[in-house]
Order: sequence, then structure tokens, then C-alpha cells
Amino acid sequence: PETQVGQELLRFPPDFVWGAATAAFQIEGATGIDGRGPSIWDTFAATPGKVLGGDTGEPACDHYHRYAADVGLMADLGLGAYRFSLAWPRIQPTGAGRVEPRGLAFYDRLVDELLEYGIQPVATLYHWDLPQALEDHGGWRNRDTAYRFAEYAALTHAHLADRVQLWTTLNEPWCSAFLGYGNGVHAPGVVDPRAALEAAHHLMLGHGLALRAMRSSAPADHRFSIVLNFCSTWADRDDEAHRVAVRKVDGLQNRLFLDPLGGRGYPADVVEDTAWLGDWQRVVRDGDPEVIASPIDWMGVNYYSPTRIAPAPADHVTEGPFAGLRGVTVLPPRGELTGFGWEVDARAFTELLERLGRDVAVPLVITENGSAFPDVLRDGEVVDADRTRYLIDHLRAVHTAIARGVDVRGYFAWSLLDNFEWAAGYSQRFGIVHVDFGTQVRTVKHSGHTLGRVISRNGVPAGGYEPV
Ligand code: GBH
Repeated sequence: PETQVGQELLRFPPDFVWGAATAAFQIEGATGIDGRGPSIWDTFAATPGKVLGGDTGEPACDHYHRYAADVGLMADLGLGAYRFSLAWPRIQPTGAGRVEPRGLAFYDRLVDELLEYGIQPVATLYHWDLPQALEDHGGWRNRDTAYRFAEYAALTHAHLADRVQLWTTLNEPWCSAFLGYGNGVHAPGVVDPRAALEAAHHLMLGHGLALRAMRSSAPADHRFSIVLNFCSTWADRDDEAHRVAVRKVDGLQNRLFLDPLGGRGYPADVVEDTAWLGDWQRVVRDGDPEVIASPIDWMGVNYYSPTRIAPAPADHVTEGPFAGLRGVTVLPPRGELTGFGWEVDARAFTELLERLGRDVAVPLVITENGSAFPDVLRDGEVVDADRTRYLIDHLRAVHTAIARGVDVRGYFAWSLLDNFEWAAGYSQRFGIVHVDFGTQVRTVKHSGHTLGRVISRNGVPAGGYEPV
């Protein structure tokens, strides 16, 4: 293999945090033991036709039993931090009241193992696995769920507060609301755009209530956040009609969350665009906007792919996940696509980060970025050239944003392990570590070795794609 001695290195800031991310339901398996209650994803996956191939949360990566070896892998890769989520139904099997000590004990073991290796834990309280018992009462359509979430957050935070400083309330509330209740491709599978908007409000209320509850008893060095997935929208033209279409999509996915978090309330144009669905704003009560605007310390940014759109007739209901949007059509992706069919575009990442640098008052952390490609196994190695190129190009994109003045503090690759990819089951692999779901054997992919090298040098080569 060619070497590139002297190749210029794009260096990251000295205290830049390098990590990888996962989520409880996607990796843990062990869904029926130690008192864990069912989540909406157990129910959804058990419903024929909802998850590709009938795949379920079993066995996933059996991480519940293999966490120690997985932490060892993280140490081998040189990760400084690990972003994971806690399963609410392990900790409160019915989402309210009784706490299951065996559930908390698993996260004790995991966190202690991470600390043993000097890996900083970054805890996400909710990555989509709502206790089914709460869904039976309406789930996120029910305001009460926001209060239940705050209780769960407070007790979980209190339990780990002496060991975990970095916390995230929700992962991608847009997905929970619009994929879960809008177009129904995610659990609980409800198709009702108005319910999606009401759920979005209750999710944000839950975020604010949880933040306040945790903050009131937190040590001074704790840092709280929310993780959002942003739509990075491309239109082919810059005429008035295209600008309106871009504004609509940006409103429903980005500003619907950014504005209330920033204390600006729900954007007037989004309220107007969605009025045809009925007055979803009736679920917003006095005091809610202040709760939602409770200050965060950092914002998590998940980025994968841009979305191409064009204007459509005013009464055209937008297809795909933009439930409740009218006058916009989603165009097919172009150029290089991942195995999932998502467009590869690192420039859109830089552009998004620059925009967030202007519009968000707190430091940013890339909490997820990655790609699904079929893996090429050769002589016991996983040669994932496509994923490796995606990784390097997107790291360069982050570096460019930082060089242009955006305050980005860290990068977490999605994902540490191949895992249960929601509605796609085990058919899409995002890992920098390959998992054989039959034998549970882990193999670090070329992308994983590449990230390890980037971490050890705190920099990414300015050109080319070095072989590992
Ligand atoms: C992340 O969400 C999740 O946080 C993570 O758990 C997941 O494994 C990872 O992405 C990879 O999927 O037209 O309905 O197919 C990413 C957010 C939102 C990105 C939906 C792709 C396509 C919408 N995703 N979007 S759809």
C-alpha cells in the first residue's frame, strides 16, 4: 500500500472530543430479562410488515451481555468518549412509578467499565424506546408523557450523577414525532400529521421539564443538551417558488425545534402552513414556551444526507416523512448514494454547520454522522472503502466549518457497531465495527481503523484516502 509521508494534516482543536455512538434498542438485545418492560419498538417489530424481514430487537448485538468486550473495543480504537442511550423500559418497566434496580445496575456496569478505560460517557435519556404502557395511554400525543419523561430523567440522572457529566434529553424529536406519529414508518406507527405536531410539542415540553428537573440537583460541571436531526435542503433554482419550498421544509423540520429552544416560540410561518390540519397549537399551554426555552449547554447535531426538493401545487400534500406539509415535492437523490439510497454530500454538512453556528447560541457537537454500505469481507478483514471515504470527507467538512469559525467541540461516528437499523432491520450496516449477528463476532472495519488513526493524530489528511 502506498504511504503518504508528509501529507498535510488538517488538525482539530486540542481538546476536540472523539467518540462513537449507539442507542439502547439498536444494540442491547436481552429485551425480555431483568425486569425490562416492553417498548413501542418491541410492539412495532412484532407487528407483521413493519420492520423489513420481520427483524426484531433480538439478538441485536447482545451488548447487554457483551458490554465489557465492547468497551474494550472502544479503548482499542482510542475513543475518548462514548455516546449511548438508556432504555427507559429497563429502568421503569411501565414508564411510571416503580424503578427496576436491575435496569439501573446495567448502566452502572457500563459506565464503570467506560471510566475504567478513561472513556467519557455521554448519556442520551431517550432514543425512541418509549415504554409501551405509556403508548397505551396515547404516548407522546398525551401531555402526561412529558411529565413521566421528566420523572424518569430526574431519577436516572440522580443515579449516575457522580459519574456522568454529559447528558442529552431526546435524540431527534423530529423522528419521534413525524416518523412515529406522522407517516408511521417508525413506532408506534400512527399516521396522523396533526398528531405528529402535537407529539412534537409534548416531546419538547418533556425535554424542558427534564432539563429543569436535572439541572436543579446537578453538580456544576454537568452539561445538558438535546440532539436534533436537521434537514439540509437543496433546491435546483433560487427563484421565489423554490425559496418558498425551502422555507417550508426548513420550518417544519429545523425551525419548529430551533425557534422554541431559542425562546422564539413556534415559527409563525409553520403555524400558518400547518393550520389546515387543525389547531394543533391548542396543546400549547401558558408557561410551556418558557419551559422549552430552558437554557441548554450544547447542542447535538446529527447529519447524514441532504434532501432535494422542488415546489409543487399549493394543495399537493408532500410525500415521505414531511407529514402535513403542502406545496413541496421531494426529488430523488442524485450522484453517489449509500446502500440506503441516501445522497452523499459533505458540502451540505459544512453549510449546515455554518448555519447552526449563526443560529444556535451554544457550542455544537456532532453526535451522529455515518453511512450504510454493504461490507466487503476479504481474508478476515472488512474493506469498507465507501464508508471510509464518507468518513474522511465528512471529517474534512467538519474541519472546514471549524476553520470558518463554527464552535464544534466533538465528533461521534454513527455507529460503533452494525445494529438494528429501525424499520430496515439488520439489512443496513452503519458500524465502524462489523457484527456477525449469528456468532456475535466483532471485526473492526477499515473505517474503524481509519477513525482510530484520525483520533491518534487529532487530524484528518488534507487529501487522498490513506489505506489503513
Ligand atoms: C439516525 O436518524 C438515528 O438517530 C439512528 O438511530 C439511526 O440508526 C441512524 O440515523 C441511521 O438511520 O424518507 O422516511 O426514509 C437519522 C434520521 C431521518 C435520516 C429520516 C433519514 C429519511 C427519512 N433519519 N431520514 S425517510
